[in-house]
Amino acid sequence: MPTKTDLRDDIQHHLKYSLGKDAGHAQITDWRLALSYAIRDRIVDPWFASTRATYAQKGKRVYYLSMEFLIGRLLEDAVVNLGLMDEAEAAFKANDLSLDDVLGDEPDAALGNGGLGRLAACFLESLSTIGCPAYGYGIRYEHGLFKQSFHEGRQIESPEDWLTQPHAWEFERPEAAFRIGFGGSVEELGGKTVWTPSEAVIAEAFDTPIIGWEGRWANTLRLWAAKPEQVFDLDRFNAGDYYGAAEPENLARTISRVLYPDDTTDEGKRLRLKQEFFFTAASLRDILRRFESEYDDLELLPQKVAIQLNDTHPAIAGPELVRLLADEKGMPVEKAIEIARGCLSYTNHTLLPEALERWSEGLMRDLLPRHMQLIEEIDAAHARENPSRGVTMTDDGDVLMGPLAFAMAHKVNGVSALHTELMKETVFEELHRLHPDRIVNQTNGVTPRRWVLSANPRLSALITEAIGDGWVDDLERLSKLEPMADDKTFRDAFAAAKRANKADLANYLGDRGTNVDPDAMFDVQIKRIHEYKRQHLNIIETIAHWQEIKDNPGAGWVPRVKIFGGKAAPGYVFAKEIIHLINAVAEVINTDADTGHLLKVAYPANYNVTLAERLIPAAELSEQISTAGKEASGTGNMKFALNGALTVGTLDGANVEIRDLVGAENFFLFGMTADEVVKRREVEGHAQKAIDADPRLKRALDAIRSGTFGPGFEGIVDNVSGPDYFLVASDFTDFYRAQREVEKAYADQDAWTRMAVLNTARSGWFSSDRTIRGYMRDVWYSEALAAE
Ligand code: CBF
Repeated sequence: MPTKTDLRDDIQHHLKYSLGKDAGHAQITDWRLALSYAIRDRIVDPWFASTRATYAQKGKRVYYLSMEFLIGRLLEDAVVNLGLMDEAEAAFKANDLSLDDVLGDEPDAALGNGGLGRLAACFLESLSTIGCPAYGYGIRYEHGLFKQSFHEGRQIESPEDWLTQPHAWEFERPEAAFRIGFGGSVEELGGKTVWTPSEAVIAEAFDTPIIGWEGRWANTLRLWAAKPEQVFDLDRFNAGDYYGAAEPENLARTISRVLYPDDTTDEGKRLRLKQEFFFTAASLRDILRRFESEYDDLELLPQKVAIQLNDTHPAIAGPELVRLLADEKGMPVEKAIEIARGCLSYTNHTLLPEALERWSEGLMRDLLPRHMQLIEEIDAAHARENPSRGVTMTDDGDVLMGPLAFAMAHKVNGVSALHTELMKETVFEELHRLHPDRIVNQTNGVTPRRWVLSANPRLSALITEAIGDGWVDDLERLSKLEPMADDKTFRDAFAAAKRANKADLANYLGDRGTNVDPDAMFDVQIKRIHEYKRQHLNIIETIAHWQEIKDNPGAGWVPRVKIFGGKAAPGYVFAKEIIHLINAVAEVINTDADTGHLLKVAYPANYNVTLAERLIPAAELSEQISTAGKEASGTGNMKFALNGALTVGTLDGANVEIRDLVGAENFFLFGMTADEVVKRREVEGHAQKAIDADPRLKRALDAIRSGTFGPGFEGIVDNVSGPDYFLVASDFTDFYRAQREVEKAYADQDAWTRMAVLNTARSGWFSSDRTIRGYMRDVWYSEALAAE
């Protein structure tokens, strides 16, 4: 349990003795680090107690292997979960500082690209809140996702540098280090298969404790940093080759240097595969070491160890675990496959073909020769078990990581009901036929501690006042708010909280150059920029709407602020053009004297977790407009609904479940279904037909083409009126209609607030605590424990 010493004294203590600073000269970063150390001290005891309880009760541990953990800032999470907000505020007030400024000084750890990484971060927090013994395993990237700025409307990338200052949360573990090899050869020696790598690096562990709600339990996020085997080549140095002397270190460190800035393509293939093997192999060795410190029978492994593969990035875990069990522990390969499968499970996060990982057999054989052999053995074993099948782990000279992960997992899950069904019908159709019990659904969720309690203190206070604070770790209690949707006093308070959040955001946007009216509707689309997410549909509709307003400015329009946020992968040219177009449209519309008071476009740069925490509480309309069948789940959609935003969306991903729960009358549906999308694509000239049928769409596209927003956007127009794979043109008319429905509804503010309250009240199911309980029950077969 947290220690009972005075937080203010502890902050002063750390300022002086850990940072060597006199309070009179301390900068904001010193105060923030001092607070972080004081908070960390309070986490260590529950952390140790959790570990002791797991050993004492022989608990099953869950290991979550993920290339990405988009954790953002950690300090506020920890302060909130320990219930120390008031104390921390008071401690800083005494020094004439604001806690908000101190918390705001923390760098946003962007160790992930988007949804998949943020989901992993929510899961870590929920695992601790629930008391499920667990480790997150990943890479300690020196540089997370790039920083985004805009120059003349275009995205500029610069390196992210979260580690240039001390990272207060981690503990370096030089003793927890493993040698990870690559390349080399495989031989049979004395009846044993021996892999002798030709190069190796050291994986060294850095541990961050993750504290759950009320400090009841803490798990570990263990991130691996790559270090050279030989720190420095003294011979080369002495020979005057100073650069060469540092080469081994540079080469090794490259592995944990950068997060790949794209979650849908696999550039830099060799390095990416090295990263994947590096962290997976280190994690598996760590897992086996811990297991063997407690048990001496490897057959117990599936009873005591659950390993979740977050997408296929760690799918090499299958062959590597087989190798460890067979080659290093002497188990027959078939038995090793069975034991490994008992431990492993795999989450699929996308059906986009370009994101389904494949590695050339040549590269695999070169980098991981023993693993390539084992992949062939796994394939052969799978063929023996399923003689009628036509599935293979390889295709056209490539290893297919999806089928490999599937074959090596006892459970495979999708991340929303629709996505899971589509998995069964498309990418894993045949594997599902062979193993009909293997695929299960676990709809994603988000942690309410971060996404409501911390991010939206005004709404949280109102909820707590109305129904008590039990909702924080039992989010379905929000349903108790439902009757209050009909209580005018509650609705007014709800609307006032939203209005205050909007005023804060308006100030933030104003400070960054876009002045907006806090009484206008705040309409938000924040996520990675991608064609399937269709930010271009949104901006084209914005143009069409602007043109209508301009035709008749006095027609009683509902004032609106269209807010965008998101980064494009540096090599994704089309996505970058969309960013440029949004900014170009903003420049024209925002300075239009006829319409400026009715329509604004804001695009704050460098969207990240911290910015999301600012935008979501202020949002009234949530744009979830992906082409049906393409967004596996989404989690932003859940955060918005919980914070009382209404959704305009397609029947895609978890939107379907959100609509079912909040009620069709509290959701603005538009667009084709996944089945209709498939059929529509087969219609010859579908885009042109849609454009011919809708003069508004034609006019908006003509404006872009004719240079109303500047030159250089023909690519977008050509795409939307040509191949239009993501069916922007075909869904436009219905989207435009839905947006007008939104405005009609918004015009009655009180009725809108009622719908917003119902969205909050009915979204409790989207807690990541519920998702984790689902994994524990259906996938990991694990139990929660209580710390001593
Ligand atoms: O499941 C978490 C998220 O993962 C993605 O971001 C991904 O990287 N594949 C999907 O695109 C999201 O739909 C999903 O919510």
